[in-house]
Amino acid sequence: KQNFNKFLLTKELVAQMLPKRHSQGHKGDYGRVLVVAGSEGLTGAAVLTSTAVLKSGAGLATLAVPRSLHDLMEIKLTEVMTKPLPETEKKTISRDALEEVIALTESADVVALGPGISTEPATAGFVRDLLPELNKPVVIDADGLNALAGNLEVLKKIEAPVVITPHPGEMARLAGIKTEEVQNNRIEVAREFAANWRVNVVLKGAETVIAGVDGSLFVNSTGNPGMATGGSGDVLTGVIAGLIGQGLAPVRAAAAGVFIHGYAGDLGALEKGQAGLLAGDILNLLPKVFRELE
Ligand code: NPW
Ligand code: AMP
Ligand code: MG
Repeated sequence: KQNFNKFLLTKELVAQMLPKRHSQGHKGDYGRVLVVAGSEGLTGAAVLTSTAVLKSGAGLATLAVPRSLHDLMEIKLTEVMTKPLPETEKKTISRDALEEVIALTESADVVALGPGISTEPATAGFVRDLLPELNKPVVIDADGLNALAGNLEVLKKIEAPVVITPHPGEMARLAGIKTEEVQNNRIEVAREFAANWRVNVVLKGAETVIAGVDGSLFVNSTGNPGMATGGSGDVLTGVIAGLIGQGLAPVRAAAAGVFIHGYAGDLGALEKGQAGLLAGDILNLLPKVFRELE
């Protein structure tokens, strides 16, 4: 019988994982993160993910969005840089965006892909075209994962390290099983998926499970049901990508990111109560958590 306790995430363990900033450090040292996110009606996801990247310490964040949403993002975001992408009639990323996005990944250290991109078939096709071309670590979330459901062989074509961040519903779609089965066997489902598909798995929900390609396993101790609110997961994706940008190994970035995100949610619930907690509150409490861990 395995002792999973030794993998329990604690404040001390996470503090040790985090990068220290040097007195001579410059923004290039802390990572360039490309976020591919958003579509009409789901621009909040793009804002939350890309802002979380910077609030987690990464040096530079670029958000690539469908062209007609771009000017709105320029107004809404100040520190995040933005890029307009070719779009479909439904204002989602089109398959024609492939070459531009590949070019953007060349000047990035890590890519976050999927929050709010929609399940439009052309956009899902773009995701499946892009992944085999990537030579940078990638965090795949939300509709980026939905694009892989039924097309898991794409995962085998990715050469760079991958972190996937499914909620139980997304995990069920990916694995082709019921959400209930995921929830009844969270550790086994995450471990098996990580081993079979060679990706680091973050299975979200109460006691988020992180299963590494290397066989490592962490169970999170932070977070609360107040975090079951729209956009909460989009913030987590940005935190993990921001930490990979700062040089953490993907599985450690995933584990540390989950702990930090949950801790911010716990501070938020103390301030606002669980019912009133919003994803934006979790986002805005990230700096407080990072300061406590410094
Ligand atoms: P049920 O209802 O139990 O059968 P979807 P989404 C299940 C973006 N967003 N335990 C549950 O199934 C995202 O980034 C944008 C058990 C539920 O109905 C995505 O791109 C926002 N089951 C897109 O929207 C804010 C669970 O999955 C279903 C579960 C769609 O993402 C919102 C929902 O999952 C959002 O983040 C759990 N813990 N969690 C914005 N402001 O721009 C989920 N399920 O259908 O994948 O929809 O997660 O809302
Ligand atoms: P998403 O469904 O993608 O927006 O992600 C929801 C986020 O909130 C994930 O990080 C979950 O782990 C977290 N979360 C949702 N419900 C709970 C819960 N009951 N306890 C702890 N964390 C939760
Ligand atoms: Mg989500």
